[in-house]
Amino acid sequence: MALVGIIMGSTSDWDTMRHAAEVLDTLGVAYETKVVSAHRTPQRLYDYATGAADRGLKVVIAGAGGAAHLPGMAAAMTHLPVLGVPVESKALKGMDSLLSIAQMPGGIPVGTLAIGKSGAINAGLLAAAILATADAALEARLIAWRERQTDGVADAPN
Ligand code: RP5
Repeated sequence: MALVGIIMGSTSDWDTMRHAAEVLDTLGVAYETKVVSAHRTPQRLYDYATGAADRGLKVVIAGAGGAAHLPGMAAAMTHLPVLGVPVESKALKGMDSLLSIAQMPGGIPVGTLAIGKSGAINAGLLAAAILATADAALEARLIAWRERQTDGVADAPN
């Protein structure tokens, strides 16, 4: 059963959001993916967000670009933690996405990550870290992943 829901505003966001999925694959975390647009499919967003907790999801990762209302609107309709990934937009390089996601009003939090690939990777890691607080085996896998990363950093640039 999926514990993490990865949603995105468009199929065009997948090239970014797949990095969150890859991290969850590596860490052995079950997830689902779905295209849910705040603007083009508002009923789909309503159904997804209001039903997320009852379906067993524990964390939602939401990526969107431009006028990126998806993470905030999802957070408005579920008490689950929502991690927002600003997808890099063509016109404004993702600054619009970042500000749209980060500037939530007090009371409805979205944990906002970096623009683009780094943000998607970190959303996956953060979702795993949240789940690991109640899953010792996942905690061990996450610690091992971090150790492998550390071990993989070269001492010198050449
Ligand atoms: C947003 O508009 C999506 O999240 C995407 O980042 C952006 C462009 O969408 P497409 O026109 O490529 O479908 O809603």
